[in-house]
Amino acid sequence: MSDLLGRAGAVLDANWIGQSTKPSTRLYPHQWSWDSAFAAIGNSARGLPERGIAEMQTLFGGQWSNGLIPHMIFDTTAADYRPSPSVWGTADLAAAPDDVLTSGMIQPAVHALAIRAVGESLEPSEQRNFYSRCFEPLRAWHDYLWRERSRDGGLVEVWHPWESGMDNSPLWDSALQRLDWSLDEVPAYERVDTAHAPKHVRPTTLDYDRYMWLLGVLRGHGYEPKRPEDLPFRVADVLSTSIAAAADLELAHIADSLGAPSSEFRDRAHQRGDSLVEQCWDGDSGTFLNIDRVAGESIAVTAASGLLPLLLPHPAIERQRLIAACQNSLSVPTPMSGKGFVVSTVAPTDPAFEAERYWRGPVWINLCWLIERGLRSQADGRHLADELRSGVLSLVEHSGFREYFNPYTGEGLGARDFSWSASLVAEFVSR
Ligand code: 9WN
Repeated sequence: MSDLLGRAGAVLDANWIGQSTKPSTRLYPHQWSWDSAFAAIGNSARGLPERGIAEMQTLFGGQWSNGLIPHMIFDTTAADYRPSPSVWGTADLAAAPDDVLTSGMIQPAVHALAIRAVGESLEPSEQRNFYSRCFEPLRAWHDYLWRERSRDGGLVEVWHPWESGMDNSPLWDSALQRLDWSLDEVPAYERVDTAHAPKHVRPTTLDYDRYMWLLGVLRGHGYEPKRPEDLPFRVADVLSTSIAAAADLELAHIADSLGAPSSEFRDRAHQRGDSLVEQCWDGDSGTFLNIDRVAGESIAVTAASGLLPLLLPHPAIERQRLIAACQNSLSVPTPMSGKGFVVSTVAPTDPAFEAERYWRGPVWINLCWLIERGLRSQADGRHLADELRSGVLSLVEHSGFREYFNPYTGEGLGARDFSWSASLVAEFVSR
């Protein structure tokens, strides 16, 4: 275990760039929003909360005046990554910050979970200081998500697959297939990802064309559409909503510790839970489903993200059914005779499942970590949480801190020495 912690620490040290952590050296050389939050969690678990403090401050430095935390902050000294800042076209937008270049999209709001994790490892006076510096930007970010992204009853809407963090999941297939687009409307772009990872584990050209077309649409609105209901892609996302609700509860805790009013944040979390139960619960699969707001229908894909309402204490969430779905539909015995089990991105029985392609089946450690947290919060989920933790540790023992893993062979895929894999393993090991 201590060896694993040491190796995880070495990855995080190598990817630390002074004020933040890049996800990986070659494939992802900038700062990403949810990756940074995960890095802060791992660094504070291994006794370096000051890195978590710097990480969050750098991220808040890229915050827009409307509260949006961009999914990327560019490091202008870093190696190639596409799309580059000029494709995003945010530099001259009034809401974007003046001194750093950012994307114009969001990612899941794990930040309050990270700020709590960092805060818990600080002395009381340092903790108060840190919480008071984070409170206003965090509140502005949560207000943005509530005001601009949760219009239909508290479910967080994503306007591009990249906003979910699960870019190439089959969750987006039907909504992408319906788009009315043509190749000549796709902004000029090149790909460098396929120079760093084999083509068969990355998104297809067709998927990339659609991502870029959709990016162009959002750019045309300055990433602040006046009438979001006219956007061609709007999906109410279970992962983004569950994380936002869990984060609202952490924000309430931070507010309490500062003596600030907190009931508003708890009410929001509760309303998000109500909406998940009322609009997304699917009794057949025993999981929660995303909703395509443009088509007005549920998206019938059984995905690991559909288990994430386990993170919430809402009384109407059917925990036993979720735990059963985790065991029966999404868990795979840990390969290479490893201990426990792991969770695949989508159910292996789903027609779109692919064991090696990006977000379409492989195991991702951040999803396993979030599900583990949800399972652990229930008395009767703890045994399963232990098994899942063991499965993840066996996987990295065998294949290293890869970006994702084939659920059947355990082979590591995508980037090597990937920050959140190292970070969340560090958190598992140092508990
Ligand atoms: C686009 C950095 C990011 C993660 C996402 C993951 C991937 C980017 C890409 O890498 O997305 O944002 O280039 O594919 O899907 O979850 O934050 O690790």
